[in-house]
Amino acid sequence: AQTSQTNWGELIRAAATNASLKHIYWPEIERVVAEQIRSARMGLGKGAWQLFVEDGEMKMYRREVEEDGLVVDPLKATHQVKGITGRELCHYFFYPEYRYDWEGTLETMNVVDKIAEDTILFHQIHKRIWPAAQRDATFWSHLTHVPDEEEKSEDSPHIWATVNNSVELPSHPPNSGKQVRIYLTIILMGQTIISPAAKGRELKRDDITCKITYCAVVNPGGWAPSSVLRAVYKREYPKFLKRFTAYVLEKTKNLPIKL
Ligand code: 16C
Repeated sequence: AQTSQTNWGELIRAAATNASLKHIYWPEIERVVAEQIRSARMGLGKGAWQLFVEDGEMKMYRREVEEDGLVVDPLKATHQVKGITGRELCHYFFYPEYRYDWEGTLETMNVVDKIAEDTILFHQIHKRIWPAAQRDATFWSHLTHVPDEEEKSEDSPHIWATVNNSVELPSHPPNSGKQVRIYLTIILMGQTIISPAAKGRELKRDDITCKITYCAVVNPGGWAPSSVLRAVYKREYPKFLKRFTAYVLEKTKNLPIKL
């Protein structure tokens, strides 16, 4: 079984493209992605997580944290969706061509650099929330997969993850226009569970369930009233996870299963 001893860095490196491995960001990508996978897999054991949304299989927990008077409450959400794989989940989250279809907080999204097939740099401007200033973000996004050693069989599907993490881009200096820069670290992870009943026959969408973990820490970067901020994320995180998973279900329902 995987333990805290698991060398996530090695597993992430094994999945990465050469173009990503050669990029100057790689050491940071490897470190942050490893840390995010480790903590996403840890469950709710450590830290005082409080449940604040429960809707069917979807559960959302937060910790109330403030830094320099700003709300930065970490979020941890779990969900289970029948009919999609972890790979499909992360595919639609990672690739920019789908983002406007499901991202409800977006005003504009720009690909600043496609470093590799599995690493992209983004600049996004988000919708303004009154009475705060509009926000923007610059971040790298990395798509990866690691073996699922919890599952006994050799050929069990990998766990897939997309990690988004803020990065300073000289081409897009912070707080230079009318937006305030936000800072984010986000992971979306999907583990595919195959029903034992499917053994020995062709796999159907009914046989698969995706166990989802989504963790986010967003620093608003500048003044925003705490009450407004907490009300906004309480509404926006569940809306996102429901809308996005419904989108992936719809997109994949008539496609061959991609494990
Ligand atoms: O992970 C998600 N999306 C990814 C791809 O876009 C990516 C982006 C994350 C940015 C999330 C922060 C955006 C906040 C901007 C303001 C929100 C406007 C709401 C307008 C409603 C019509 O990783 C899915 C993200 C799901 C949404 C999360 C919302 C979290 C709000 C946290 C508070 C932000 C500070 C706002 C200060 C005024």
